[in-house]
Amino acid sequence: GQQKERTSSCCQLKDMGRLQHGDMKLGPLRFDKRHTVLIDVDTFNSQRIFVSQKGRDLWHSDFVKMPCSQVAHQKSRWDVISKKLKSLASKKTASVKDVEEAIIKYNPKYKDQWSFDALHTLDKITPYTENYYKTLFPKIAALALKLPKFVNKAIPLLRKGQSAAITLSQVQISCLLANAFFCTFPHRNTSSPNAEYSGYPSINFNSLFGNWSRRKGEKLRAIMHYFKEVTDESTQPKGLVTFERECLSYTDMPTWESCKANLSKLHITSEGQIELEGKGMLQVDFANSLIGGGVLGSGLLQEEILFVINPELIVARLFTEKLEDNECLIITGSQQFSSYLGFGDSFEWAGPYEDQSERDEWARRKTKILAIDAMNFRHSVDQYRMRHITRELNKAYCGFKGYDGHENPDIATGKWGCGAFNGDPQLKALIQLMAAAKAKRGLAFFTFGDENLKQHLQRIYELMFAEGITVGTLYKLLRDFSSAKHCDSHVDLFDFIEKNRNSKSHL
Ligand code: AR6
Repeated sequence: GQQKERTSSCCQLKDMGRLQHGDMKLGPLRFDKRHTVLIDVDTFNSQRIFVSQKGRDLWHSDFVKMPCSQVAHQKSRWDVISKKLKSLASKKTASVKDVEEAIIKYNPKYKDQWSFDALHTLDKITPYTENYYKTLFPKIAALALKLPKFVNKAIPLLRKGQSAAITLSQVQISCLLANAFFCTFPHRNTSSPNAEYSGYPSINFNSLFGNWSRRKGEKLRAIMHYFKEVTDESTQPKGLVTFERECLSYTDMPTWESCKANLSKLHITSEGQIELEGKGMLQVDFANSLIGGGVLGSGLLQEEILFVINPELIVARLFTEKLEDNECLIITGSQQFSSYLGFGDSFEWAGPYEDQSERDEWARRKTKILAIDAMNFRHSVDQYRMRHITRELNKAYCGFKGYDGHENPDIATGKWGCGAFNGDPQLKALIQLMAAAKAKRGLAFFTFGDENLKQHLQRIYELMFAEGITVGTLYKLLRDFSSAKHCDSHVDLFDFIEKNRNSKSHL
């Protein structure tokens, strides 16, 4: 109780640094070689309104190939698309059958491959609708049709090996997602290894519409709710979002072994969730290297849930190439639209969510999401190899380190890589503590109901903190642990540190 709280070196949630607290001066919105802005910065800076930035249509391997591009073969396809969408948009109500028919019209190759049974079923099962989907489809079609008007400047691809950012308005995002809904993006439907976009996540929504399951139904509810909000004048979001790919150069990779940093502050709790209690902190997305993972399929783990309740994140799939070991994606300003309950099979859409986050000078919600992909360990023992431990340290550090032009709040994370990816929660917690220490940022660790991990982590942290253990010493202990684990797979990391820490304390 009280007594324990006072003597603990762990801190409370209210002590964690959030975006709301400091207000960093961003200065006027500006673009540069590394930062593409899809709205006109001058009108934004002077009047705070969002006008599409003029630009040339580029059918080029460095840019997103747009469905409304004017290159010859695409122009005729857009003619078909816009004819179909116009006819849908002109109706008061449209059926799933109408949607399906439109999509297949300009994707004829997939007539026998794509199924729409999930969309059909949704119509029948959902108690929330009063038929709102039928009136919503025409509105999504109308929104999709505005693409040539809303997005003029070519969207650069965020490619591997390059740090670069894209800022766009929430309305532009909704228009791109309306196109994804209607499966209009060209060259994005094949996943064969040598296809042009094979290194990118999928973006067209066809995979969300087939293979009905309860999971799909709940996801679709959240996605449809998003479209309902963005197609309604009164609820349409008015702000910007930035997607930023950061690449940690080899010269910036810490020499872990000689790192003198001490542990930073830690809040540890078995209650609460990263997305709620962590709002305003740097919120970790337990990502897939293909951003969004199974969000357009049947996946419903931490990342997919995050993307379903903040659907603007899905647009990252349009332009973010697969993340490499030394890369992360940071999203600033995305908005939460839905509440939810449960996880995986028990996930349920729980109604609208009113996002109250303030906006920064660039009209972005004060939220920051960090996508870092842990390694997927099919064989658990593999994760104790030093090569893999170092990879995970660098991956976490790449995300945690803080970048120019960013306010750097504390980090909200948890059992990163420890569900679908089979990681050891103790090891992953220690890795994240080390990376946060090197980055000089505090950590709020949500164990998601794991009382056991909470207690053990708290205990070992207090021991290490009291003794002023450095990251370098921990790295060396991990190396010894790695060898010990090799001989005896039952060794427990925290026990090992407790027993052996003094043998290394002089180092
Ligand atoms: N807040 C805190 N902790 C959570 C939350 C939450 N909202 N949700 C889950 N956890 P997992 P991974 C805990 O399996 O292993 C996706 O498909 C919970 O204990 O989502 O890194 C991605 O696209 C859970 O078991 O992350 C990747 O393909 C643990 O965090 C893949 O999964 C790990 O969550 C990544 O798998």
